[in-house]
Amino acid sequence: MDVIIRSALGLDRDEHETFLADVIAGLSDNPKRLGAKYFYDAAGSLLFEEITGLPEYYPTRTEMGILRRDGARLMGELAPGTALVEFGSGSTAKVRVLLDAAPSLAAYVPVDISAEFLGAEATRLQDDYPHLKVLPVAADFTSLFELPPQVRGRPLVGFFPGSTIGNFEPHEADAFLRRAARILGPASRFIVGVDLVKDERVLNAAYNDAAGVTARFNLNVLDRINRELGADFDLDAFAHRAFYNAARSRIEMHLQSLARQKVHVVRRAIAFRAGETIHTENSYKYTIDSFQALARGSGWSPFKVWTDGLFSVHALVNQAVDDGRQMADDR
Ligand code: AVJ
Repeated sequence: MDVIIRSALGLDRDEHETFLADVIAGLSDNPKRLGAKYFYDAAGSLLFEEITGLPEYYPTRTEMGILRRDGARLMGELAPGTALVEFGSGSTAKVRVLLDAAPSLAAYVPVDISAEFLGAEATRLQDDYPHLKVLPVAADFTSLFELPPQVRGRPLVGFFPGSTIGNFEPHEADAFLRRAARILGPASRFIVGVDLVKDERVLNAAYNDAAGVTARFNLNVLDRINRELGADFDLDAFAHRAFYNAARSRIEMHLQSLARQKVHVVRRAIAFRAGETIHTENSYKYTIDSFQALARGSGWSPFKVWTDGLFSVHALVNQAVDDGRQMADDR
């Protein structure tokens, strides 16, 4: 399976250098921070898969339930030749539910930063759906990437499941939705999975599972920094902390230093106070209204929402209409 590399930053982007620079910048900041996207190396991706099966972690299970129950209605009446574009396609479990519900889809474009993973998953998917054109794109879906030429002119429907949008700051979520509207173009649709504000006990339990998998997932980023950047984090000297910040409608994950200590990343010494934390993730929660308001302000009109009370799946339509004025702009 050929994977099309289309990063806005070009082909020569050195992931390792970027990782190192981000880690040094984040650990030199006050408060210290690391980007949530760095959780997902091979070990972290496996740990996340394990999280999705935990009894306390409801989002994956409930979203799958909604997709199974309402998949066909969610996809609506698809124009012939419609292509589905998935933003960040870690696992293909969810999109398979949509593909089964909408057999008339002509093409599937998974967009993911991990070219290797993308190639393997896309090949399996192509084998299972021989009549579907599978056109993987290796790109950072948070940047302005280009769609493969084969889907140009086709009706497009975007798919962004898993409440990954919750990892963005609200202003970043706004920028992402605007960019997606530009990428997908006039008259496109967008299906977005969004976790809901709810009882704090349910939220806190989902990020503090009894089996300690979320703790291992969080701590794995330090292990990754040790392995890939030659740092000397002592994983026993940090503890997983996760809590709901109601004022900001978000779960925060941190790694808390259990002692005053120094850690080295390459030749840099990073000092930690006892109790000091590295902020590793935000997972924003929305109400149906707060998400629809965000979408409306970012180029999308909400036209339908499906929910089970815990999670929501929104169907949006691009506010830009494919009219003459739009076409004149393109010329
Ligand atoms: C993949 C970002 C949706 O925020 O629930 C799970 C990641 N972090 N447990 C989430 C995560 C801790 C997850 N998202």
